[in-house]
Amino acid sequence: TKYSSKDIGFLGVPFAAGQSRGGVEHGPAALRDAGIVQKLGYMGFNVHDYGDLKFDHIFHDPPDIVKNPRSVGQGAYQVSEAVKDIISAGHCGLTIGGDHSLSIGTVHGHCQAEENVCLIWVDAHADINTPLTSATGNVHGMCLSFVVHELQEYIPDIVDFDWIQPCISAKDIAYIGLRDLDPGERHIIEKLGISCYTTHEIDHFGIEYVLKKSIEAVNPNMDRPMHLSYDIDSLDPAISPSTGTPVPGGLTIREGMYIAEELAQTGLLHHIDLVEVNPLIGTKRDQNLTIFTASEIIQACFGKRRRGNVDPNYKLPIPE
Ligand code: NNH
Ligand code: MN
Ligand code: MN
Ligand code: MN
Repeated sequence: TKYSSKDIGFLGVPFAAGQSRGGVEHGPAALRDAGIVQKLGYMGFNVHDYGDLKFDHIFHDPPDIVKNPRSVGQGAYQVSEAVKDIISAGHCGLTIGGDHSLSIGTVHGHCQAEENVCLIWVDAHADINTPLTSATGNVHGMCLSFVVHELQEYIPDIVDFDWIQPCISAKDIAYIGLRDLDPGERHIIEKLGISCYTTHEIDHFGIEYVLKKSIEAVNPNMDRPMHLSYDIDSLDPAISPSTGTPVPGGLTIREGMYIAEELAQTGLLHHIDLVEVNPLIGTKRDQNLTIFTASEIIQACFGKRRRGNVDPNYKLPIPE
């Protein structure tokens, strides 16, 4: 199947077992209620709605070295299979979370369906703890460690994680927006030489330079399919307060939009995750604002531009 930029495979992932706060499983419903499917349709896309995944409730899921290992392991497997189907069908995948542990599945499924995938990870956090460096046991802070080749000797066996095939290398990852790193994560980033522009570097160099360098780091010849994993907590809590682990000093809405618009213009985005919107956190205003921000970022990822979009065949109306 050939990839078509006009077809979106939309998948809701109401998943929360990768972290400890209730409510993030309502992210897909909140964005659906905000009309995201229709908005993408008005933009001219054929939206193939794969629905929201259904997860069996696992009654007995005591912690292993991570919290909720069976729920996360089995859930991420379902996500991987669904994303593999979406990409194999030739669509651009869009996954709405749910917590970031679902990206074990999206990255894995994407890599199963096509070769040479590179990854842009926009987040306040690096999400590359190993189960042994994590201070929390929450898998949403470890997702990358399970799929990165170079880390496999540091990953213990975990129940229901045995299906995961590491599929991405350190040189295929570019981080943008980080500002809350655990010591083991900083060590891993330096040891493996992962491209990493924190908010400090954004302050120093500006977002234009940072994004250009990030794309060059993973896709110098602009010939690789790109996977964008966008954690809403990368943005400043002023514009996305309804998320489980807000970190002050985040991306402005303009920086967040710039990243999305520029990546859309590459024409190389084959899968997008938008994760960690928790519609139960904060006031009604906080919730609506966060959902609005997420909806704008998603549309920008699919080509909506602040400069305005116009059909090349647009005809100025003439009075009778
Ligand atoms: N680094 C922390 C941990 O491993 C926090 C991760 N939280 C996130 N990641 N929201 O995006 O638990
Ligand atoms: Mn189609
Ligand atoms: Mn994250
Ligand atoms: Mn985060």
